[in-house]
Amino acid sequence: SAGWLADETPRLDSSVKGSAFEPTSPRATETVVGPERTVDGFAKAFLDELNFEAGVALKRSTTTDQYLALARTIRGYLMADWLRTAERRRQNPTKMVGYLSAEYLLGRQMGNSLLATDLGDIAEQAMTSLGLDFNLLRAQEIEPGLGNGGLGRLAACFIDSLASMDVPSIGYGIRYEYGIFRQTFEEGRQVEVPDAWLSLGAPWEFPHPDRAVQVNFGGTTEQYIDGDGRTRRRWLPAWNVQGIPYHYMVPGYQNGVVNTLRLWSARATQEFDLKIFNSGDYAEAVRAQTFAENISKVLYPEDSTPQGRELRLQQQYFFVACSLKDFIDRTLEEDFDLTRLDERIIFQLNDTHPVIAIPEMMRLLMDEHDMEWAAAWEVTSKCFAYTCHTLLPEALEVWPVELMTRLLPRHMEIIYRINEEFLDTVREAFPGDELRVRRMSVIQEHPERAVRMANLATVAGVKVNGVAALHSELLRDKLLPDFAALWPNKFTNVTNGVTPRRFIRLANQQLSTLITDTIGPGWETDLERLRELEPYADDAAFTESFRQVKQANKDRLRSILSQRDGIELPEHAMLDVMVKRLHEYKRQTLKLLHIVSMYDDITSGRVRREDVVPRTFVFGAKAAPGYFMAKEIIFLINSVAKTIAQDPRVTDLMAVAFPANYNVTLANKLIPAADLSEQISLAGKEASGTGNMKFALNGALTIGTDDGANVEIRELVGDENFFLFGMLEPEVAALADRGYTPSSFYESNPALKRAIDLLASGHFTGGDRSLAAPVVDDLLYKDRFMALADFQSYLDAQARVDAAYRDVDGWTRSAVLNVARSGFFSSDRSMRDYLDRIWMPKS
Ligand code: F58
Repeated sequence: SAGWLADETPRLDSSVKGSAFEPTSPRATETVVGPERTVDGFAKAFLDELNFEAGVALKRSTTTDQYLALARTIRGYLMADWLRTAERRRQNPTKMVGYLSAEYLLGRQMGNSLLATDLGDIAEQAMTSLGLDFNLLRAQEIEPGLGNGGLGRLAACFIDSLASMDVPSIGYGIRYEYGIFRQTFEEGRQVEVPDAWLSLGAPWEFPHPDRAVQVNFGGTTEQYIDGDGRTRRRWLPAWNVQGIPYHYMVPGYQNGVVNTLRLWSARATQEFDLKIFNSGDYAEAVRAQTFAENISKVLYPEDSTPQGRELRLQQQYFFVACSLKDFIDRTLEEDFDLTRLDERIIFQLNDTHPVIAIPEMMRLLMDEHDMEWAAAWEVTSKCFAYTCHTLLPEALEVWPVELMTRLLPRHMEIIYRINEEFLDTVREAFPGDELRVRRMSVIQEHPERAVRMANLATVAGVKVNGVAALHSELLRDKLLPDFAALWPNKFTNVTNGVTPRRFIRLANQQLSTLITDTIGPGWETDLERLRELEPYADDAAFTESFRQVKQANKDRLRSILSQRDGIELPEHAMLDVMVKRLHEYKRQTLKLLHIVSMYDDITSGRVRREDVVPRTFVFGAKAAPGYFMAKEIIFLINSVAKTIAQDPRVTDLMAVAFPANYNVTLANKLIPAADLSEQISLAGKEASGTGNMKFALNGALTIGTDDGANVEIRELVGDENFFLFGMLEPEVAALADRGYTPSSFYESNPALKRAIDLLASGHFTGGDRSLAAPVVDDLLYKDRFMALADFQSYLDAQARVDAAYRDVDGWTRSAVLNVARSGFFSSDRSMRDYLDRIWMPKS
């Protein structure tokens, strides 16, 4: 049987100068030798890039020239390993993981590449030897923001882990020309600026226009008789585009493995052009070209509520069609029998965005590779597994039948047939239960006929998983209960994880050094080893160093925010951080109510100044451009921040900072500095969260609800090292059933009333009450996510936080234990779980 782990696990041997590649393929005879791993070797390679590739003299070069040459130099060191990894996988074909994701929120590439190759010191010395400022060059990189938030970042962590574990795998996605928008604030309001991340050049990518793939759209289908006299159907598409693959290196952590991320970019096909050129309309032809290229132009910046836009469906089909064709062609190169395709691939569907891959696989096998329906279904239903990332019903994608028929008529036919056969199965299992049949159908009838992508994924997938224990339970029992009744064993959990390489080693170098000095090297790829830190929670020397690291990270953050945003933060204060997409269910408003309440307590003299624990509150959050309430909340946070900064009664005790454009780069600077991690979603709404894990691993304590992966964090770090508050999910459900009236909480809770009244009064909005009204009125009269119901419990928990923080030793001990007990949250562990439970189960 096909093994998962490769035949050999090459180790990068840094004592060897240059890494040679001796190919085993009879056709390939070249030896790829990387540049010398010395300061001189690096400097020479850099100058070669600058002089001979870019055609620029060092003396005349700009910072951008230098950054690009540096990036190209570093990637040169990865090249031999990349080619060798690819060759090794071709020579020894095994089952692979195809990660299908519309988003990869990669973060900057340079630091990670230096870490993977262990070239940081050499590169820095080489730049210094040339009189260049290494850190200035590193700061030039614009991160590829090809994702919205947690889901996209998760994909990036997963491919990092797969490479670090040498799992044969490939990531497929879209090379958006514009990633997630850059956020700016104008008078406290979010203004979106296009993210021209490619404008300086793209040194980390390898375009392969010669390997373009054609993707069809539109048209009709017809029946015909094939050469063997069989009646068959085929697609007569109306138009097409081509997908150009762009390859990205995905280096493993110092293990000589470099996997590939293949992102597709849309171009007009010649055929497409010619048709219109021949009609003599030049302007129309150019317009058509633009039309084709629009498909990969921009990432949709929606979070949690997808917009059912036609272009979005085009994007989804585009990248999935390219990816499946790419993989099948690769498989056919080894003269492989496609009826056994599941021995070569398992495609993991990252949410419903790539689910159109299921009918596409059926179409390819039947229409292009001559298989009968039954045989095609037999293999297709073994090749996909589906990960759900939400609990909000409105976030489940549905595509109108009208649109699907117009854009992908053959796929619509296939979906109907899949559904027909599926509903037969349901009727057989539950005779006479037509209500159930309607609930489970892949086609919804109301409010319009539409394809339910989650249902399709569940019907065809080998497994369906949620992303944290609680989420997987609620997914099974509340979101898809009918499917669980039919196929209880299809449902499983894989709790999310994060890569310790980027989120500890790169983000928190000082903590990393302290850890290595204490427990030795190797924890970066075996994160449970952090447990060995536990005894040091009571070691005076260790805890003192630990505190110093935290303080150094806070100092560094203060200087970054001062330079980056002109924000001046107090030197000594608890750093209380809430960073994540802006969404009502995540409840940034609850955090705001706490801040306003603290402000009110101080200014009204209700608390003695000497009893106040000084705090700096930091927010980071982008709002979907069309999400009105989210944008109002941003405005209100900025208004409160400004008022507080200008009120001398409180400036020594509290500060609110909201640096614009929270992204992976900023996360790496913020998280290591945090004392307190805010994870305060309404229980039952946050599927998992991954920021929560990053904070715990960097020694922040969590104040959080019993939601998502918070549940598991608390179990692991221990109740006494976690500030739990708020209703539990069943209590939320019960309150919703009874009927929730937020105003009754407002009326009966004086602290809450004071906070809301102060917000509503216009105190923070220059006296203009109307500016606070959208948020305040929503809280008072709707409050869909029950912030008011959890307010008192939250305040009480914050009081416990204050008390705990005053006890410096106790706090440090808890922080150390958070680090020591969070090794479970490595994305390496997540990958092992996917392997064991989904990709290669033992049974
Ligand atoms: C997030 N989903 C979950 N969706 O909200 C979070 O709890 C979880 O930790 C994370 O996935 C990883 O599993 C999320 O980020 C999106 O960004 C979608 C983008 C496309 C439109 C719909 C939302």
